[in-house]
Amino acid sequence: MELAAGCGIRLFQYRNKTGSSRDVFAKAKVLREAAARLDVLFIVNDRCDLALAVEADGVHLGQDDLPLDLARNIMGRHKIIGISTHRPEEVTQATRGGADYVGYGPLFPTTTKEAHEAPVGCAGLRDIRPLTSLPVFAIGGITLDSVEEVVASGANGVAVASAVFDAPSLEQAMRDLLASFRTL
Ligand code: 3NM
Repeated sequence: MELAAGCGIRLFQYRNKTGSSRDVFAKAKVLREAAARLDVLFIVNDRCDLALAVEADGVHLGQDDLPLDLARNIMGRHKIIGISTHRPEEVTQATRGGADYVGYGPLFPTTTKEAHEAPVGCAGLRDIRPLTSLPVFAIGGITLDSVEEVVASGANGVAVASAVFDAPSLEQAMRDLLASFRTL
């Protein structure tokens, strides 16, 4: 996280689908404290209870997690709630329901998420862009080669895993991704 924040990355999501609650809590707490020190946003995936337990900045919901209105009741007005969306109706619903941002994807095939939906491509992103004024974070198989087109297609940000973790240098990969944002 320190390396990423030093490169200019401002928002982190902690995603752990396999650990026990106790383990996930312990790891999230360490990351929450690091994020506070580094002055970056820290979001917990899927679980409102863990997000609140570690005083995260917010929670990121999938379509099978708690419905947005329940999550908002639990999280309160001031926490960030983001939602993964995969089709236009979900973008509209998330917007009407008071989400703070949407994730949209997968843009391209990915091996990071099992059983993901069909890739929507940049054309899919361009289709949903007019449906929401919320920030849209594109996700799924985004690489340095595709990031410029993804941003030009309307993404306010991108969420990446393998483009950074599979790169020979994490730092270089993050710097290159961010640089291609700044030249747009
Ligand atoms: N969610 P990578 S795609 C976690 O479409 C996740 O909602 C997706 O990892 C969605 O950058 C995805 O390695 C995987 O493809 C993102």
